[in-house]
Amino acid sequence: EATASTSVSANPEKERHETTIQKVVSSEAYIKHPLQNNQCVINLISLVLWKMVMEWALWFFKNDKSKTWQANLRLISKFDTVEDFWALYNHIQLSSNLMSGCDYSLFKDGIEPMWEDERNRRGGRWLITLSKQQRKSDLDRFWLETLLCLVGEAFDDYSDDVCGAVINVRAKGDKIAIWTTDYENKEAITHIGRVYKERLGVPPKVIIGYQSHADTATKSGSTTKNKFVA
Ligand code: MGP
Repeated sequence: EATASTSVSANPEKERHETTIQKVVSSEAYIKHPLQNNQCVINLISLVLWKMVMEWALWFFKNDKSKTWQANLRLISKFDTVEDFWALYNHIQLSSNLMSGCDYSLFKDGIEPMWEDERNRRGGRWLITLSKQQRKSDLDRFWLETLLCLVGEAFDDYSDDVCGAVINVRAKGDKIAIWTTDYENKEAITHIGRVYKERLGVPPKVIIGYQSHADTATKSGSTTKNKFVA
C-alpha cells in the first residue's frame, strides 16, 4: 500500500496526512495510486481553505446497563472551525481503542443523535458493516473519512439532508453510518450513498444498504430491510 492513510498508527491524524502529502510528492506513489492520494490531498486542502459553515457537535455513548440508552449518551463538545475540528479529533481516542459498546456520533448542532429527534424521526442511515478484521485495517480511516465528508459538505446540494454520522464499536463487528433526514428523499439518498461509497473506497461489488430508523427501531430479527442500495 502506498497511502499512509491505510495503516493504523498511534500518530495523530494530522501527521498522517502530512506523510501522505510527502508520499504524493514522490512521483512513484503518485503514478501508482493517483486517485487515492489525490483524494487525500483534496480533502486536506479543502478543509484548510474552507470556512466551516455549520456548527457540529460530537457525542459519546458508553454502555452502562444500569442506565437508560439516552442517559448513556453524552455531548463531548461543539466546533465550527477547521482548527477546532482537528484539535478535538487529535485529543480523543481513536475508535479502535474504545471499549466495545461505545459510540461516537457527530451531528449538526441542534440535532440529537437519536431516532426520536424531529430531524431523524422520518430518516434513515447508510450503513457500513465491518468484519472483525476490519477494525484493524479500516475502522479508524473509514470514520475519519466519514467525518471529513460531513464537515467538508461532500454531498453538494444534498448535504442539507445529512443529519450526522455514528460509529458503533461492537465485539460482533463494528458499524459506521451516515444518517439522513428523510427516507423518502430518493434523490438525496442515492447521491449521498454513491459519493460516500466512493469516498470510502468501497469496491463496486460490495453493496451497502440504506435503512429507515423506523424499520431499525421496530425490527424483530438481526437484519433490517434495505430501502436503497449503493
Ligand atoms: P445500537 O447501539 O444502534 O446497535 O442499538 P447495536 O448495539 O449493534 O445493537 P443491534 O440491535 O443493532 O444489533 C442497540 C439498542 O440501543 C437498540 O436496540 C435500542 O434499544 C437502543 N438505541 C439505539 N439507538 C440508535 C437509539 C435511539 O436513537 N433511540 C433510542 N431510544 N434507543 C436507541
